[in-house]
Amino acid sequence: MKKHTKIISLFLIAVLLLSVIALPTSAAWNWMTATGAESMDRGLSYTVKRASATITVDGKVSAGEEWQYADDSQVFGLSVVNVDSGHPDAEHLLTPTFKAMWYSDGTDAYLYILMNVNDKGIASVGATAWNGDLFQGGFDENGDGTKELALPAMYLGGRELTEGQVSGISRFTYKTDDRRTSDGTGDGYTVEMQYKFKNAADCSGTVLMDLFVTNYLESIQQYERYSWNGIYDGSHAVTGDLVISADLANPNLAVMTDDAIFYNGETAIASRNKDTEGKITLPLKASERTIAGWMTMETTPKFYAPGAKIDAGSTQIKLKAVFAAPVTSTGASIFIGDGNKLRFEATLPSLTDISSYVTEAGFIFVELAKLTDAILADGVTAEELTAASVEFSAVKAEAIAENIKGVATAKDGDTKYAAISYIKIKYSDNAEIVIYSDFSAENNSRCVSEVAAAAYNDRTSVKTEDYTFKQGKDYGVTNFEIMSYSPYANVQLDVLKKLGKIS
Ligand SMILES: [Ca+2]
Ligand SMILES: [Ca+2]
Ligand SMILES: [Ca+2]
Repeated sequence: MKKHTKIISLFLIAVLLLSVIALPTSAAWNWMTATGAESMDRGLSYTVKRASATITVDGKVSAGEEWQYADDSQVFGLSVVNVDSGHPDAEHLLTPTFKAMWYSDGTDAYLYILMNVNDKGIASVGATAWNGDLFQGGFDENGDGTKELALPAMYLGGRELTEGQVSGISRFTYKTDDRRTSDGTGDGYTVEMQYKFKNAADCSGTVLMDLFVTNYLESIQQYERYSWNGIYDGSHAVTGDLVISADLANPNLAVMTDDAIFYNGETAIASRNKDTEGKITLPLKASERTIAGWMTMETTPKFYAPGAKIDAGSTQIKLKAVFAAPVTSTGASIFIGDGNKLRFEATLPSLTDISSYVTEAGFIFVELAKLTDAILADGVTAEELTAASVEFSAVKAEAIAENIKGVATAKDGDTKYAAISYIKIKYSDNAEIVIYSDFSAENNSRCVSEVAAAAYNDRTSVKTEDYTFKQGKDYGVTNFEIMSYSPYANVQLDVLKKLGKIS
């Protein structure tokens, strides 16, 4: 009851001042007249982005911290003034703001706040260690109207709180970078705070939060309070909305409470919740790219296929995209001694990461003319060709290595063959999938005659390490050919000329 009386008296002073003092027309002056309301809700909202790395609570923006990605909040409004005579003039006007980010280490979830206050001075308000100025506020992490943490007066002396220092505070720490001076010409102060969620799973995406700062002036009786959403003392419910962002267009975001977070490299790109069976369906692609699967980010990782349904477990899991689709190299080789053979090559990226899961590698070969637009649109795979009743051959590579080769047998010199490389993977849940390379007709299909003609015409006018054979012979281009150098000796060029159907 006593407290209630005090609140009313504060309001009377505020209202009285409004009527007698000429106020500067600054947006920061946000006088509240909602007497009787539980708080002076300004209806403000702030979107909290996800940090991809932890934040060090040292009062400052340290190297590697992602504070630059967090927006500034709305400027705090003046919520309470308590002065003996007259109100401080505009030079005392503060315009505090904060930034907020959230982070989860997979076990716990944290809300970080970086509050900037342009309070220049430390007032001498008596023999206190805390120099008057302070901040206060509260956190209602599940938005049910009850604060999971109510902050008592937090002083700026750089104090590091532990559970034993302030009763009931075990999930909150802060550090101050204090740049105030006793002559009132300082550069303000910054407070970096860490709030650890009591039960992040209860948070459906909105945390109610508010902060106020108190600036003491000439005496303990003279102070002004500024708050983000209108709270002006610790007894009130907090009502500012901190919206935990699920904006997946921003690469550093995911929903804190979701059961699985998906990464592309160091960046969180998606998140998902378990279904009614307690399972999580893994995304088919990562950042619009085809993937070989998802690897759990734990000491003994597990590897799963794109689209696999896995048990969610009881704690949030993190999975990293593995890009390991084989890449068929451009072009093909022919054999001088056998005009029916075309050799294609491919590379297997990220093989070292998944070598224990790759059970086979190789190629499928198919006549290019048989690839319909529908097959090309769906992607050329053994399943697709079988379904379309298109004949193809499959050739296993001799060994699984970063570079593999495969030989196609051509029916004649002019039929173009398409080559698609593949790897077969056996995942941690024993599922098996074949992953194919992308196919481009321009790069990955050849016939013997065109390879021979290209090899035949591959000349330089000066001798190099690879072009060592001086022709000394005209095959048709007078005065050039006789001077040119080829990787092939004349006897081989004779064969290439014939295979290449060069007249
Ligand atoms: Ca920091
Ligand atoms: Ca001050
Ligand atoms: Ca609550």
